Amino acid sequence: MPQHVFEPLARTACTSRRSLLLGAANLAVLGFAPLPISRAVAAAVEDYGDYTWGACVINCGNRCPLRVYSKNGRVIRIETDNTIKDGCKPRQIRACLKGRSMRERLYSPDRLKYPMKRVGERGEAKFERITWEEAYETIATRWKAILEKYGPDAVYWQYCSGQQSLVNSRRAWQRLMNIMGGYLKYYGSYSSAQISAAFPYTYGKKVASGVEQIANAKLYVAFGNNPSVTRGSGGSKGYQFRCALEKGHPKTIVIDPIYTDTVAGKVDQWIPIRPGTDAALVEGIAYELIRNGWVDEAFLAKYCIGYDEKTLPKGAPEKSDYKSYILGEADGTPKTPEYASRITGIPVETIVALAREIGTTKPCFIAQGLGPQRQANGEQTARAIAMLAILTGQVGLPGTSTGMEEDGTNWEPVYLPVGENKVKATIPVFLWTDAITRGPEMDATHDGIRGVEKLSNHIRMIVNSGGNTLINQHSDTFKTDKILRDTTKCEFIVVCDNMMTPSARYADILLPDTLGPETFDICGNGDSMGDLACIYPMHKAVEPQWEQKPSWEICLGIARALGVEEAYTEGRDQMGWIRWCYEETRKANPELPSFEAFWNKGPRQLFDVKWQPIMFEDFRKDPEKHPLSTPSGKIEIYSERLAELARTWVLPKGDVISAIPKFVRTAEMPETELAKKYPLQCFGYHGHGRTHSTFHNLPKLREVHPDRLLLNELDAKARGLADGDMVEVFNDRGAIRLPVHVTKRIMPGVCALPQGAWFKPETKDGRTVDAGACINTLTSQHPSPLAKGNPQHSNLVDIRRA
Ligand SMILES: Nc1nc2c(c(=O)[nH]1)N[C@H]1C(S)=C(S)[C@@H](COP(=O)(O)OP(=O)(O)OC[C@H]3O[C@@H](n4cnc5c(=O)[nH]c(N)nc54)[C@H](O)[C@@H]3O)O[C@H]1N2
Ligand SMILES: Nc1nc2c(c(=O)[nH]1)N[C@H]1C(S)=C(S)[C@@H](COP(=O)(O)OP(=O)(O)OC[C@H]3O[C@@H](n4cnc5c(=O)[nH]c(N)nc54)[C@H](O)[C@@H]3O)O[C@H]1N2
Ligand code: SF4
Ligand SMILES: [Mo]
Repeated sequence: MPQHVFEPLARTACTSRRSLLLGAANLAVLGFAPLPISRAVAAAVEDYGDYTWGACVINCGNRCPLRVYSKNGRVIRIETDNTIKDGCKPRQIRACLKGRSMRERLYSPDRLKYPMKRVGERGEAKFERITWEEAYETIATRWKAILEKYGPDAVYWQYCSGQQSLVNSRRAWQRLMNIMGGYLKYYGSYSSAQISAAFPYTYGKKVASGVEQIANAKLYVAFGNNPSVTRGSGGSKGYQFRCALEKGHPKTIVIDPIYTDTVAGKVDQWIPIRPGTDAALVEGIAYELIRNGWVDEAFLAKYCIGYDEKTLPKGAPEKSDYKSYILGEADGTPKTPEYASRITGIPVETIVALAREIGTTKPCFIAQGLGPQRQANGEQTARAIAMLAILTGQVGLPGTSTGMEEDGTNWEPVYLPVGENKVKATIPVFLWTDAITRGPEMDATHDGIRGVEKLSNHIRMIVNSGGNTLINQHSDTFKTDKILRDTTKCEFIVVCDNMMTPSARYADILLPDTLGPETFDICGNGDSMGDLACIYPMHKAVEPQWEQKPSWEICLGIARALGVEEAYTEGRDQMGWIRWCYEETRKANPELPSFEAFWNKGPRQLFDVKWQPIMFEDFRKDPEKHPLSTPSGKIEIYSERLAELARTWVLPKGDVISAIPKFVRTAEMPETELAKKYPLQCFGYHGHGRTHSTFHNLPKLREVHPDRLLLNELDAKARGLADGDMVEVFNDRGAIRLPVHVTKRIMPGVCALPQGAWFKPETKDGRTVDAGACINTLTSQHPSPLAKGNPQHSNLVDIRRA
C-alpha cells in the first residue's frame, strides 16, 4: 500500500474561530436562540489571539498535539487536534485533560525559576540562587574531577521518561555525556522489565499482533490491561481498541483485581483476581484444556518445544515438560481448577467456564497489560499468560496474538543523535541504588550485570533530567532517601526539571528547564499510538518567565565550560538540529512535505507505515523458512537457556527461575509468613489523573482525580472504616496517609491507589508518615529473579484509621 499523509482540514486561528461562530449561527437558523452562555463563549473566542502548535511530550505512550493560544506573552488557552474529521481512521489525536492542563503547568507556583545550588544537607531542599555561569562551571569542575578519580562508569544517567521530544530531552544530555567518555549504562525499564526479559525466552522477542486484529477475534481475554486509561489519548491504541471491539464484537473478558474504566460497562465479563496469581489461573485453565482435549496437539508438536515429553530437548530432565507439570506428574500436585481457585480467589466454576470459552472459541486474542508483570514473579506470569495462546494454537492467525499487550506501529522519527557510549558496564535499571551502595560487589550471576564481569565502581555522580525516579518512582522511598543523603557515597547530583519535585530536593545543582510552549522543538510517535504514525512541530509560543532554558541550551553551556562545544554542536544550533531531525525522518518517509510546510502548518499523521498486524504469520505459514529467533527456531515452552540460568545464577532464597513457566508464590503474597502480619495486598495503578508523578501538582487535576485508596466493602467493614475516612497504609518500610474509597470495584483482600503521588514525609511525635501518599513508600527494592526488575505491584500492608 502506498504511504500517504492526511492533511488537517483547518489550520489557522481564523478558520477555527469562524467555524465555531458559524456553529452558533446554524443553531439560530434551526430555531434555537443563542443562549447567553454561547454568546459569552463566542465573545471569548473572538478575543483569542492566534495559536501555535505544541505537543504533550509526557510518556503516557501517546503524544498529543496541542494548539496553544497566546496573547500579550501569556498562554491563555489550550486546544487540541480537533481540526480533522474524526473517525476510527483517520482519527483525531485529542489530548486528555492532562495535556490540556499545559497552561496550569506553565504558571504553576512549583516552577523552577533559576539555577540553584544546595546549601543545606542533601535532601533538605535548602537552595540558593546562582547564575547560569556558576552552574555550568560547577558541573564541569565536579564532573571532570569524578572522571579523573573514578572513570566514566562512576557517572550514571538516571532513568527518566518525562520529556519525549526529539531535541530538548535526555538525548541532549546523553550526547554530552558520551562526548565526555560515556556513563554507566542500564538495560530494561520500569515499565516492562519482567516481560521484556521473559518473552524472548518463549518467542525470541517481545512482540504481539496489532490492536486491529481484535476485530477479527471471536474472543478477547486480557489480563491486567487497562487501555482506556493507560492509552488515554483520542488517537491512541485505547481508542483504536474500542473501534476494534465495535467492529468485530468479540466476547470480551478482563481479568484484573480492579473493575477498571476499560472494564466498566464495556466488556462482557470481569474476573477479579489476587495480584501476582495469574500464572496459577493459567495452570488451572491449562489443566481443563488438557483434560477436555482442547489443546492443539498438532500445533504444539510442529511449532513448540517442551509441551510434552515428545518435544522436550535432549538434555532436559524427565517429566520436566509442561504437560507433566500441569498434571502433577512431576511434583505430585495436579494444577486443577480447585488448586487455582485457592491461590487466585476465583471460584472454581468461573475457572472451568473460562477454560471452556478459551478452549472452544476461535480465533481467540490473548493479551496482558504491564500490570501483571510488574510483580515479584512477573517473568513467570508473563510467560504463563502466553501459554493460553500457545496451548490453543492461537498464534500467527488472524484474530490472534502472542499473549502480550496489543501492538501498534513501530514507526519512529529520527532523534537528536547521542553518539556512542564507550562504557561497557551495564546494570539492570532497577539496581541503581544497589550500584551506589555496593557497586564493585555486583556481578552477572548475582545481579544481572552485563558487559563486564563485575562493576569496578560505585555510582559517584548522577544526572537526572525529566525524571522523578531519583526518589518518587523508585521503590522504597525511605531507603532511597537514606542512600541519597549520604554524600560520601553518591558525591554529586544534578537535577533538571520544570518543577520543584521530590527528586529535585536531592539535587546539589538544580537547573530550571523550559516547558513545551517556551521553546522550539519537534516531536514524533509514541509507542501507544495504535497504527497511527505522526510528527508535530512544537513552536515557541511565549518567552520563559524567569531564567529557564531548554535542555539543548543547558547542555551547550556545560559543553562550553568543559571545552567540548564543537563536538556537541557539530556546527548546528537548536533550530538546526530540529531541522536535521525532520530532514532525516523525511529521508525515510519521502511523502512528508518540506520542512517549511511542516513547520508552518501543524501536525502530520502518516498512515500505512510498516507494522505487523498478525504477529508470527510467516512462522505459522512456514516455520522452516521463517523460524523464530529462539535457539530452536520454535516457540520454547521449555527454555534450555532458562534452565541454564537456573543452574548458574545465585538467587536469594525464594527467588525462582525455571525452564517452563510456573506459578511462584513470592514473599509478599497471601499464605506467606508476612501475610500474618500484613494481610492486604496493595499496589499503585496507573491512573487517569497523572502520568506517573507528572501533573501531580495541578490542583484541578487532583480535584477531578483525587488520590484515594480503593478498598473493598468487606475489608472496610472488618476495620470499621467508612468511605472518605483518612487512613494510614503501612508495612515495615513505611506508612502513607490518604482517604479511603470504599467500593465494590476492587477484589477483597486487595487495596490500590494511583501511583505517582509526590512523596511528602511529615514527622510528628517522632513518627514519620508520607502525607503525600506515594505508593513507593510501601514498595520493595528486592528485584525480580530474572530481569532484576521492579516488583512494585507486590506489596503486603495493613490499614489503620489515621
Ligand atoms: N493515564 C496514564 N496513562 C499511562 C501512564 C500513567 O501514569 N497514567 N503511564 C504510562 C506508562 S510509562 C506505562 S509503562 C503504562 C503502564 O501500563 P500498565 O502497567 O498496564 O498499567 P497498570 O495500571 O500498572 O496495570 C494495568 C492493570 O493491571 C492490573 N494489575 C496489577 N497487578 C495485576 C496482576 O497481578 N494481575 C492482573 N491480572 N492484573 C493486575 C491493574 O489493576 C491495572 O488495571 O501506562 C502508560 N500510560
Ligand atoms: N510503585 C510504582 N512505581 C512506579 C510505577 C508503578 O506502576 N508503580 N511505574 C513505573 C513506570 S512504568 C515508569 S515509566 C516510571 C516513570 O517515572 P519517571 O520517568 O520518573 O516519570 P515521571 O514521574 O512522570 O517524572 C517525569 C519528570 O519529568 C519532568 N518533566 C516534564 N517535562 C519536562 C521537561 O520539559 N523538561 C524537564 N527537564 N523535565 C520535565 C516532570 O516534571 C517530572 O518530574 O515510574 C515507575 N514507578
Ligand atoms: S498525557 Fe498522554 S494522552 Fe494525555 S495529552 Fe499527554 S500525551 Fe496525550
Ligand atoms: Mo512506564
